[in-house]
Amino acid sequence: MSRITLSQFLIQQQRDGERICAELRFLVEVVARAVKAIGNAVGKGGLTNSLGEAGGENVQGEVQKKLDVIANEILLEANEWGGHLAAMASEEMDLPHQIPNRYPKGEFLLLFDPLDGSSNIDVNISVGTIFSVLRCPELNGSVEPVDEKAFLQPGTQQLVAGYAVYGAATQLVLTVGNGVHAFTLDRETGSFVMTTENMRVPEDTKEYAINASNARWWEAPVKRYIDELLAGKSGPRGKDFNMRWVGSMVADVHRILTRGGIFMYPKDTKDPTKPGKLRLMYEANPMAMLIEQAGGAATTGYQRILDVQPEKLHQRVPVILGSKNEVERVTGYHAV
Ligand code: AHM
Ligand code: MG
Repeated sequence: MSRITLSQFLIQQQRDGERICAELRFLVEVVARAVKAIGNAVGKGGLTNSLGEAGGENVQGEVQKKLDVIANEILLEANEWGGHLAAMASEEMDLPHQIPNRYPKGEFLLLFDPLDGSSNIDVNISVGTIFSVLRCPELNGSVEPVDEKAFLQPGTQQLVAGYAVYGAATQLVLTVGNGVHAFTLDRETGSFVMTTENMRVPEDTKEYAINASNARWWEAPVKRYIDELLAGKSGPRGKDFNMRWVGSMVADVHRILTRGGIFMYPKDTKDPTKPGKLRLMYEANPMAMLIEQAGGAATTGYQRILDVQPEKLHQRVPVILGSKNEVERVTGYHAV
């Protein structure tokens, strides 16, 4: 069976579907090249002294791992010279990264979590890169720095969303608003090859993912929902559920896109200044777009994630996503 490469897929999307323009196609190709380099760095494990802490904290007060910093630099360097971006934003940088004046600027904004699942880096468990592309609203050829405001667009405005998962295989999962497709890196040829066309999230599931150590801080609707799942066959749901929690959102979402499930990092009262753990702009939004494009649903418990109007670049949101019927059920519990 002959399979298409990522480049062929993107050209098709440009030519037939008119889903993307040449600049967006180039942008995705460059991101794909960067994730190959990140996958290589992750794959070297302890061989290159790149495990462990970098000795600093990011803007959110989280300890940076060496590979967080390496992955961030790979993405910045790969993307800043091509002329397709107005600016970039990253989990690892307080402020937007400006395109140096020596390079031309483009009309798109790239946002990313360079290495998601940092706590799993040193223990050889899958980690990943999450990214999102928006149009820059107010550059208009000006050389002004692009400030945070340009990025504060709801997830419905995303043009491209995707992630790479660095697991036993390196995979790139992508949407340009026309379904979700998975590409696997062929390490012999260096190409990403489409291995699943049109991933679909089943509407029902028997599998859930949540960090249960936070249970005492959950709100009542989440407690109720999880208690009902735990009650299994003899409870109100009348069936047994299984639990999986990788601790890398990319890996948990990848499992859900592959075989269904519900993933929750809900609102809790652990730290009243944080309405959730995950970041809206470069974690929740791209994952929500992918899940919706695959027939699933994604909410905060109170609202569709893609409709949230961002107020800050690094803002956090509660996340409930995956199989539609389960997400609708737990979202419904928030409404009563
Ligand atoms: P990170 O971007 O600093 O790695 O944090 C996000 C990660 C997600 O990948 C994962 O779902 C979650 O944090 C795990 O949280 P916890 O450590 O509470 O289980
Ligand atoms: Mg992350």
